[in-house]
Amino acid sequence: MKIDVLTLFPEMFAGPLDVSMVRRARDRGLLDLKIHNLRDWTHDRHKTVDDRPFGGGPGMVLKPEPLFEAVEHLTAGLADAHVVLLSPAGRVFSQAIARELALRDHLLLVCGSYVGFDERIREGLADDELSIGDYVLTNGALPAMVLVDVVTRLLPGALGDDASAQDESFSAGCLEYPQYTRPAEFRGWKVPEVLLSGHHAEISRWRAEQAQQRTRRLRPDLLASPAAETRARTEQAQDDL
Ligand code: 4GY
Repeated sequence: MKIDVLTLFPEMFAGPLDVSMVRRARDRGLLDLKIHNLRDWTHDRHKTVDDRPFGGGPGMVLKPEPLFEAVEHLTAGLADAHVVLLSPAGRVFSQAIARELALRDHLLLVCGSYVGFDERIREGLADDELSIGDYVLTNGALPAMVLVDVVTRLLPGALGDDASAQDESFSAGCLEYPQYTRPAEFRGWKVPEVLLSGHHAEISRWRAEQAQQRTRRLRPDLLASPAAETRARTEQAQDDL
């Protein structure tokens, strides 16, 4: 997959995307990630990317010309780029949206800054607008990094051989069950007996119950999701056997 990022702060991207699984995906050629400075598509001496809002008001607005030029340059000759604006006005990003994005060949992420985008950028350039949550950051670099990170681990071959991105909490619409490792007793806290028992069927049942209880207690909203419905139906079908 190819991901281009357009930002006013390319230097913010050094670090988070140079380590761990994203590093490995890039080294293996699964992810071709390029960070671009929006100012490279300006033509004036001051490399102006923003201007005052028509009609007055505080703050500055991202001008359309550099963004249109940049997006046109980065998508020239490429069949199917999916252009995503990152801003608090977008649909809230989720594991389900990440799974859809991971199927695409080319993403172009456009980070917002200042007060926002000239509306013609939304109308003329964007295929989608995503938010990483209901709060306002200083710019869209961190949201772009979040999106790249989440999508990268869904790329085929990005996870290690034995790990599966599919059977995890948000894919299942439910939180993970409690995990323990050695020692079997730590400062008086014991690992639940059933996990030491070697009874695989009992362990599975205990984990399913724990995951459900925990979800009901901490994230009841997840149980109302379509994924939870699918899971409940699958479990019912298994019980019926
Ligand atoms: N939340 N999700 C977000 C953000 C910075 C003011 C518009 C978010 O995606 N982006 O907070 N971005 C703002 C700053 C202008 C972008």
